[in-house]
Amino acid sequence: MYEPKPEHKFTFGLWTVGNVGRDPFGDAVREKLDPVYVVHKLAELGVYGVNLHDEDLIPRGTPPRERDQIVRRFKRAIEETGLRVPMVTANLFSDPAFKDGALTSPDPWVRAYALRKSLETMDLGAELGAEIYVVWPGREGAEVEATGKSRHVWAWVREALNYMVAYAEDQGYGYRFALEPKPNEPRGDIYFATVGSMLAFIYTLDRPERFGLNPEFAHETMAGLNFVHAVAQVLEAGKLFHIDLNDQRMSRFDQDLRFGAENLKAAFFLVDLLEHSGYQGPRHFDAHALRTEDEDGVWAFARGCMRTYLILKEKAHAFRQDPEVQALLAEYYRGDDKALALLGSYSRAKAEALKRADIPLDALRRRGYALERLDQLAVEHLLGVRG
Ligand code: XLS
Ligand code: MG
Ligand code: MG
Repeated sequence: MYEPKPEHKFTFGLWTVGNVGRDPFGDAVREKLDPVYVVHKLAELGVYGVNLHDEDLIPRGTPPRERDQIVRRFKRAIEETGLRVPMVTANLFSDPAFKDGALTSPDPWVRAYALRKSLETMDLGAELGAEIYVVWPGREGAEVEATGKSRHVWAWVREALNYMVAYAEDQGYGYRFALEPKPNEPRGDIYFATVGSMLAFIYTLDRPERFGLNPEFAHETMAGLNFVHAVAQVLEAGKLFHIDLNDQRMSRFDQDLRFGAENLKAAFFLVDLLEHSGYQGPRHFDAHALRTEDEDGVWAFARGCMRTYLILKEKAHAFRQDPEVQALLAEYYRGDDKALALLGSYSRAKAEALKRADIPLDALRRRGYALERLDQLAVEHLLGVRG
C-alpha cells in the first residue's frame, strides 16, 4: 500500500536527493552522488522522473567533448530505467558572477551570460526530452535600495523571457515556461516575491500562453501566505505548469523539509485540491533530507515524501466521500433561486431588481455555517479515526 508508481508522476531533482547538506554555517555532510546512480535509485523507488539544473549534470566549465559524454551516459541511464526528464532549469544563482543578479544584473555582460546559459540549458533539456522549463529568479533581488534597480528589473526580465520563448520557437522546442516566485533567500528580497506578483507579470509578456507558474509550498509559506489559496488561483487561471512540493515553518530560513513534515493540514488540503482539480503535471518534490542524514536517510526522505502524498490522497478522497461532510457542504453552499437571479452579469433591469429586492438580513446575520463541525471532521480524517 502507498507504493509509488510512475503513474503517480512523482519527480525529484538531482539537486534534491543529491543535496550534500551544506548550509551557511556548515560544510557538506554527504558525498556528492553520481547522477546516473541517482537515476537508478529513483527508478527503484517508483519515481516517474528526474529534473535538473544544467550544473547538476554538467559541472560549470566542462569542455564540450566531455559535456557530450556526460549527456550520453545520462541518457543511457534514462533509457535503461524508463525515467523521464520532465523539467530542466538553468542555475542562475551559484556562479559568483551572479552575485548582484543574473537576468537583473546591472552589468549587461552578466545578463548576456545568464541568457546564454538559459539557451544552453534549453538545448540540454531538448536532448533529454524535457517539456517544462523552470525559471527561478533566485538572485534577482536586492539588499540595497539606493541603486533604484527596482525600476529596471521588470523590463530586463521581460526582455529575457521574450527572448527565451522566441529562441524555443526558432529551435522547434515545445517548452512550457514555469516561473517560480520566492520572497527572499538567497537575496534579502527577491523581485517576483509571490505567486500573485508572478502571475500578473506573465500577462505583460509577448507570449503569455507559453508561461505559467511553478509555485512552491515553502516559498509562499516563508511569505506567510496560504499556499492552498495560491495554487487554487493559479489552477483557475490555467497556469499551473509545475509544482514544487516540500514543507516549511513560517518566518524562517528556507527549510525545504520533507513533504508533510510540518504543516500536515495544509498538505492535506493541497493534495485534496491537486487531486480533484484535473492537474496532470508532475508532482515534484523540491526538498532535501535533513543535514543529520546519511545516504540511507536520503532515500528514507524520498520515500517519505511520496508515501505521505499517497496517504493524504487516500484521506482526501475519503473526506470528500464522507456522507456527513457532503451533507454539511450541501448546506454550506445551499442555493436560493431568488438570490441567484439577482447575481450574474449586469443588466439595467437586474440592477433595478437588486435595489428593490427584499434581502433577508435578519436571517443572514443569525446564520451559523457549521465550520467547526466540518473542520473537526477534516481533522478526524487526518488523524485516522474516520473513513
Ligand atoms: C530554491 C528553489 C530552487 C528552484 C529551482 O529555493 O526552490 O530549488 O526550484 O532552481
Ligand atoms: Mg525552494
Ligand atoms: Mg523550487
